[in-house]
Amino acid sequence: MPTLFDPIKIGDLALANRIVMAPLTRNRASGKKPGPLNVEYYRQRATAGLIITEASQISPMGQGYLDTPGIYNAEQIAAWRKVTDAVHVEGGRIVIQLWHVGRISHTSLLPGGAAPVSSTAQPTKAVTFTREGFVPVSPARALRDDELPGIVADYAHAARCAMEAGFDGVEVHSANTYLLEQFLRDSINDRTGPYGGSIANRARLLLEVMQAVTKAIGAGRTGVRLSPLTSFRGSCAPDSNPQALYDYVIEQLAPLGLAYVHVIEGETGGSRVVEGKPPFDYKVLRAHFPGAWMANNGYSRADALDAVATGHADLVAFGRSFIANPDLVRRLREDAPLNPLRADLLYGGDAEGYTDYPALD
Ligand code: 8OZ
Repeated sequence: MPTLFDPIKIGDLALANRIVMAPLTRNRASGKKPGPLNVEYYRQRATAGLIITEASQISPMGQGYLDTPGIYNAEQIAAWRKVTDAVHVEGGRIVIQLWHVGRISHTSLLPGGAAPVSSTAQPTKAVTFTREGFVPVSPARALRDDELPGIVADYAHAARCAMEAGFDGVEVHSANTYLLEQFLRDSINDRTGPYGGSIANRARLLLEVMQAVTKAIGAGRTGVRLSPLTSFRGSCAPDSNPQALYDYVIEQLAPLGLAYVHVIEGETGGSRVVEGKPPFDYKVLRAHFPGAWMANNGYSRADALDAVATGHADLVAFGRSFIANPDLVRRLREDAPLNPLRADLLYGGDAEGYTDYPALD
């Protein structure tokens, strides 16, 4: 069996090791694009086998939090090019996470003060982060079916922008109760017609997005992130039958030839074992997929070594430990102690708690 430190080829991407930097929202973009501070942050972490960038909106309507970057216009392409160049100079690989927040947004962040859009107009208890701090999300309106081709096209456009910016690929964010999960879950999606009701209908938008993105840039450069069980900080029930839903999604994705599937196990940022939920078997899910499998959520060194050694996953994505340890790969290899996370400095701010975590030596 390979180890966490062995190289791996996933789709078109040749990675130096199986340690992945998870996508991490940090709210430190300026003017909806990365700047020099963000370039330095990613450069510091380039020894990861793969960096997945912070979630980046595919369109102005896809934004839901203050100071997150986009990947849909020429200015953003030029700004991201500085990030991808810096990571490539260090020998790293980097994909960008493509994000539409759906209803997790606020009118103050959207063009012309527009209402957020979703599969539904039902309210949610979720909060978001604006210029005024944490606030309840604004009421959303339900997208019409005839608006969905435009959203699919926005994902494909963003994927092409990512290639122009020098990324090695993209990861479609279909997790954490943002737009694509707002269609997938029967706890949210109350539509009738081709995008509501049956599992096949609720999965339709995600599958159309994956087809459009893989057609635009190639399946070997495309991954997807899923979170079958998360409640997203207690704001949302999971699907009534997540096993059936995600078995179907993976079965349908398998023939596309994606670079990887990335699964957040359990509660995002919380326990990988979620109590009181329908039983869920990740092995059954994985059995439907022939490509690379990436596991995530609070993995320790020992857990990650075990996951790869036993074949539970091909790669492990680390979030919080990669924030606090730019040289996480070396520390895991040498079993060196990890810097503690400064959780109060996660969202917004400057270099403090961002690029000032020390490396060994
Ligand atoms: C934390 C804060 C804001 C956004 C996610 C993109 O949960 C996020 C996110 C995380 O996927």
